[in-house]
Amino acid sequence: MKSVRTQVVIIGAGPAGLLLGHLLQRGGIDTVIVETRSLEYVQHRVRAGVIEYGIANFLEDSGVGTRMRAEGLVHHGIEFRLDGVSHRIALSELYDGRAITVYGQQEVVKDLIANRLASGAPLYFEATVTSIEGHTTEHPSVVVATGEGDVEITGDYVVGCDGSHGVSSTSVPAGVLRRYERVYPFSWLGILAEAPPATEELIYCRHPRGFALYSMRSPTLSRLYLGVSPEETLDQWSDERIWEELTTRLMTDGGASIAQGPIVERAITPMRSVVVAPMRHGRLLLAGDAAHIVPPTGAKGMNLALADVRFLAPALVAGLRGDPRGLDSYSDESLRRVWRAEEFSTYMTQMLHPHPSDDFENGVQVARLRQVVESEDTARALARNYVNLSSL
Ligand code: FAS
Ligand code: PHB
Repeated sequence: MKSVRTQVVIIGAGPAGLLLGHLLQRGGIDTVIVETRSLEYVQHRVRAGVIEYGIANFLEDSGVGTRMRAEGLVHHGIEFRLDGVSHRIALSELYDGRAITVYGQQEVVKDLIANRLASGAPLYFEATVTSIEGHTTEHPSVVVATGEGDVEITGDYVVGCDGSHGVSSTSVPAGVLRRYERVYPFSWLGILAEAPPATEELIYCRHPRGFALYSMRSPTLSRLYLGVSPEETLDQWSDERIWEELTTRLMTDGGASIAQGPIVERAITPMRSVVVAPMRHGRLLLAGDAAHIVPPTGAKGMNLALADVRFLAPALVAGLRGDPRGLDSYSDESLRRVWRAEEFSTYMTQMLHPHPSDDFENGVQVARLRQVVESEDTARALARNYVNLSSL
């Protein structure tokens, strides 16, 4: 089997793996990124859309935010819709003028890939890590299945940025990591439509028939979501049914109907929370969805992944130069942020999704949502978390 040697092996070319590779290369550390999917697939996978204030600044400061600044949509507020009535949350007024940036995750990934390819640093697509060995030795290694046969890559560290279905966390011997999980009684049906957004800002809607979210990617691309039951499948949702349900849930008294257009992407994603602790075992580190999943209602998934890497990159550079303190504190520091994101994402999810069978819970959650739209103090706390949680 062919062997390769580097300093840090990165599994996964999602936002976490790509940003980590960029930051380590800038720190003079040799890395190899291994990605099981094709370049085409990774660059067109539609997922997150909201970038927090601090994370947007970090991407810009890291030299990979130029297009985000040029093309991203800066938003100073969001809207909550309850019983057909709109309530704007003036995020920037409530939080020192700070704002979010709406810029698709696939655009972040394209920017990071372009940067990586321009650097000439190794980035292998359609290459799948099948095993990880030597976690607690000084030179852990991975076996990578490629079109030309297996390759062994040995590093000083291995970082699992391989998402929610990766191999890194499951490669750790049983009993070492603990997995916390919650499954919610709903999924999200998400669509990307060639339709001009009928709204300037995001609209989160709690309707008796279910949750709806109106987001966007550009002046001509709308991104919309419906809360559906976990058993539902895409073949039960015709275009007509999707638009009809979105219109019913998002309509306000006398409000404009939503603009429709060709649906160019659609998917149903289950809603769950997962935390894997600790986020390290020996010289294997975990970052991003490989270590935690949040329900997307709080728009935290990608931001949390990038926040892990913002802490991990300098810790690895220092560790490789003989100072282990950052690496020793990485898991505890990150898990504090992760649990805070889990709390906020759960809060947003339960407040905005009618529970299918628990009417007491629904009474409590409507009261919670009313506090947000009626109390400036409550709205201010929400604004801080929504705009900048990963940097607090
Ligand atoms: P990623 O999952 O992005 O990347 C991991 C990479 O590792 C993948 O490219 C995968 O192919 C690769 N990989 C896996 N196993 C491998 C192996 N054995 N060898 C090599 N490579 C391997 N967040 C939001 O904020 N808003 C949303 O609306 C939203 N929608 C989502 C919809 C879906 C279907 C999913 C799955 C997630 C969604 N998220 C959303 C969360 C999402 O944005 C993640 O938080 C974000 O992608 C995390 O980035 P990474 O940690 O880099 O993981
Ligand atoms: C999106 O634009 O894809 C988006 C926005 C806000 C969320 C989740 C997804 O909470």
